[in-house]
Amino acid sequence: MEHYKMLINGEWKQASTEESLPVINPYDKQQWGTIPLASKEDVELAIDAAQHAFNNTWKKMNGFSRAKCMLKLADLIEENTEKLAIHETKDNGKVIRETKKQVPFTARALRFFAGYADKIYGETIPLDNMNLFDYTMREPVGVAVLITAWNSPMQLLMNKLAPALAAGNCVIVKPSEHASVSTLLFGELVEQAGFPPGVINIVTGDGKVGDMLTSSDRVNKISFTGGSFAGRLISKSAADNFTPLTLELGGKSPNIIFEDADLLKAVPGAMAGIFASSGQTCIAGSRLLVQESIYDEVAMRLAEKVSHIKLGDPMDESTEMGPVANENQYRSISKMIENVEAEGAKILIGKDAELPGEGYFIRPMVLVHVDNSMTIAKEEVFGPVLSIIPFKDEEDAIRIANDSKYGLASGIWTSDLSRAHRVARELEAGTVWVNTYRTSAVQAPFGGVKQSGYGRERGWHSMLDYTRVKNVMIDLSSEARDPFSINV
Ligand code: TXE
Repeated sequence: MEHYKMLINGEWKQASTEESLPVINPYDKQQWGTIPLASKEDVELAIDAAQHAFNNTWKKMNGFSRAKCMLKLADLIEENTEKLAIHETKDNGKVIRETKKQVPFTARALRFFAGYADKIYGETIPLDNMNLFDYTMREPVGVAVLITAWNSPMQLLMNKLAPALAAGNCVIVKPSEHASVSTLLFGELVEQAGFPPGVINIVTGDGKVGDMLTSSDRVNKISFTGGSFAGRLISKSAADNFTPLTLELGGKSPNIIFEDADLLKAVPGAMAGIFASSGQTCIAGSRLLVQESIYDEVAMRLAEKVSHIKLGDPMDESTEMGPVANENQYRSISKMIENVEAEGAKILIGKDAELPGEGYFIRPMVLVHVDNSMTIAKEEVFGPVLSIIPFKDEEDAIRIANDSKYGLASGIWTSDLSRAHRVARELEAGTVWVNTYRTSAVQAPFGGVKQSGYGRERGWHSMLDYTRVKNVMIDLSSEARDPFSINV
């Protein structure tokens, strides 16, 4: 049994109350460790540490020095890929073939953002009154709280941490209570990389701990990835203190296959959209919109391929789908698929295939005869359940795609370049993939519209979320101004 500790002000600590939460492997349902359940006192200490580091060390280091720590951290992450990936897989059941790729991707993100650390500059602005000299500067916001979910702890963390550090902020990270271990192991590398104490703090615990952090008036920025329920609560507490907020919530993303698509690419693309990571991704292409003329063919091809998906031990490199991440998740997905037939959908595949062992396994499921108004097409399942919805033509596809409260990602499969651009322009989503799906790049901005959230992660755009603009105006003239009139 491993007993992990939290990182506060460069020191490894148990909770002040000595309370802890279990760490459970979803593959065998066995507890293999504990993480601290932080108290109010621990949370306040972490905020103190971040504030102190911001004012006394990190803010005083130039961008080049900040970048050096970040680059060293990236090297250390790469050296520890195996360890971080294995522990993440043991914690949330994500297949090792993916965690082993996600860990180096986080190092890539750190290097990308380290490049910005010494290139954050303002502008000089010519004014009407030429006796005035005006310029802007971009400043860090101060203390940022970064709250992540359990589905991809390291990757979600780095979407937030890398731009926050590059911009000069100090942070308190709160990983999900269901998968905190890789983030805590990452904390050991933070020390080795030479970050001053308090720049990166990691506190663990449940939503109550998250709430203590997000409702503090000493926090200057919140970035959250998780479900809509918690997102809504956090929006309310952020509103009380006017704390700027980035929200990366769920989705019900449309993946649209037109009749002129290359099906040899589109069918595996549809599978990548929903069965990778057992469907537990915010960008899951859970609504597959297929043009009527090719509907049956696409459904048959998918059913054939899905029947060969290899479920099993996520630690085995050949496994394609592991268990879902935790008991709550298992229960919530099981409940959602209970009623699909009563609503009129037909289960094409996924009802009674054999399951490998006792873990939290859900069979990959393909549903046909799905109408966009059904619950299964409206609500996020966050599991391996694909709904295939027919459409007539381009206009119909766009209408169905946009008929959702969410707007995170979308996909278009077509060989018609003009159609690809036309449809991309019309889709209400933060990301549009054309002839690909679930493809990531640190340079490309990522985030949602509508109830999928706001703000952007990755790319230059995320730097804007972790900085604020200050304007400086200087009167170069020697004349006194009229105190009773506006000076322009
Ligand atoms: O996430 P929560 P849950 C969706 C998915 C899933 C559902 C619930 O549909 O079934 O959300 O998942 C912290 N103040 N996504 O319950 O509760 C919490 O401790 C501050 C989509 O596991 O949203 C954890 O660190 N923090 C998603 C984080 O928020 C709070 C990924 C996420 O937990 C809090 C995961 C509060 N009041 C789930 N309540 C995506 N966008 O990819 C909880 N937390």
